[in-house]
Amino acid sequence: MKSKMATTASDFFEQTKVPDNYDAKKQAMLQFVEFHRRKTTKIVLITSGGTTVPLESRTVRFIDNFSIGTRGASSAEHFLDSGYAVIFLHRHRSLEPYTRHFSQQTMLDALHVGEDDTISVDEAKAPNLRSILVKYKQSKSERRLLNVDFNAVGEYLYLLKAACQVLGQVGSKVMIYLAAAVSDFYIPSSEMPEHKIQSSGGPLQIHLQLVPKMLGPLVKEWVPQAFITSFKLETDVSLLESKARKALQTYDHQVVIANILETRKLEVVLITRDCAEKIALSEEQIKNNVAIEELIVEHLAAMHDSHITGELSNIDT
Ligand code: 9Z3
Repeated sequence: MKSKMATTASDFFEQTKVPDNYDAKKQAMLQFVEFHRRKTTKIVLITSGGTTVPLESRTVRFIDNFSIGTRGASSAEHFLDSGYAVIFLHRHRSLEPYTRHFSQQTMLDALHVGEDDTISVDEAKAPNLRSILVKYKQSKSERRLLNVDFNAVGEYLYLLKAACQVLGQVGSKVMIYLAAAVSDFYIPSSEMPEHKIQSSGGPLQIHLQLVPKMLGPLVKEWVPQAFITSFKLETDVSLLESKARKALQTYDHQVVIANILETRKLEVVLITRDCAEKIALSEEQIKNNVAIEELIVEHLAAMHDSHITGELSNIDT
């Protein structure tokens, strides 16, 4: 039987199974937000990494995308540096703040076993390790970082909504930073085979439905007072700015950051209702390994402060 296409966010949630560990993850986000909401701390929800599109309900195969979560993980570190509490909603096993610097063999290569069996850190690597470790420990001791993971696009959207429901109580101190690379297409549960698809059935044809756009309800209903930044990714430069502007007009949120796949680590365009500003690393910054996320976060944190001040003066008058 063919399912009705999920044209709205609520149709999608009705037709998609609640993810495993959903209640525990929502509860962890609730506790995190309760801990921070009474303080002056600003809170940012960062989404990061790519969503999968399962082809079978007992999933052996899935469609994936290129994102490994550099944008999200690097941005999280800079938001933490700027004093934010961070909910880091990321693809399972994608890059995470701080640990991303020690992926694969780099950590083991930096360690040495001495003659008396003590372990020491390579002198050349120690300063870098120390500065990251200090920040990591500080964010831990201040409980300012919460990692929540997802795999499939349905799981991501359930957790995004849950996070927003929790953050909706907090008002303008909240920023939403949608850096995850989210699939536009999916297979509804009712159209998905339960078991592994067999090659004996011949060449495979798959039919994908459109994932309904969630930015509309997110802006209007879930977190109406928050400062919301979405990202627009294109490969065709001639489409980028017009599509980013269209997103801003359609959803009426605060910022769209436009980026091109190949140049995303060097330049982006930050688009608001009033202006478009190119943010690009200088030659000097590239040489010094400055990450573009440092510049992006600096801009957004200042805009978020104005957003909060604006909201407060609206309440005063
Ligand atoms: C982005 O555009 C991010 O900047 C990247 C970061 C995914 C390019 P990496 O993880 O890459 O550092 O390798 N994210 C948003 C992508 C997206 O799905 N945007 C939708 C669209 O373009 C709108 S929400 O239509």
